[in-house]
Amino acid sequence: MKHKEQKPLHRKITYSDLEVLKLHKYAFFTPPKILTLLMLVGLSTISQAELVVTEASIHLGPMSKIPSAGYLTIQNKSQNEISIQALSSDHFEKVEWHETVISTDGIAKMRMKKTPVIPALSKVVLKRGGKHLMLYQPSKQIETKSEIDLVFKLSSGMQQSFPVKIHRHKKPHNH
Ligand SMILES: [Cu+2]
Repeated sequence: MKHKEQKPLHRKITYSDLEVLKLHKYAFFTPPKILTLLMLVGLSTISQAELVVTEASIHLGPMSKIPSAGYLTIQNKSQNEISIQALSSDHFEKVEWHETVISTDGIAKMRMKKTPVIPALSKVVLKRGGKHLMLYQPSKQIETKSEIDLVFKLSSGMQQSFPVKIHRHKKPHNH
């Protein structure tokens, strides 16, 4: 599904900015303090270059028993591969990453991938019929066209949260 507005959906929680603020409280900038400050600024610059998520949408299952499907584009603009250690949302009991596997008898099956990897300088597209997210048991009332947050816990230890638009399911998601 295409959206008219495709703003970047990149948002994250970063603690190093807080540390920099704390440092500013020390009025006297001795050389070691300046050095520490520069290192912290440098670190937060590096951490900006993690995953960029765009075109994120969830297609709600027709009933809460039926899992919802999530589609999005993830870009890794850094020089390092990044793996996603955990996926979560306040609005769903469980979020999983699924990939299509062709079994020996030629039948396509969905398999859960525990720690998906986004290779360095590359883009991974989750779309209908391919890789996708599966979201189980909506824990709160979710309204169509609203936005909820999904959270990735990354291999760097950073948590990255991004908004995802909710759509009413059209076709059932087949497994
Ligand atoms: Cu699936």
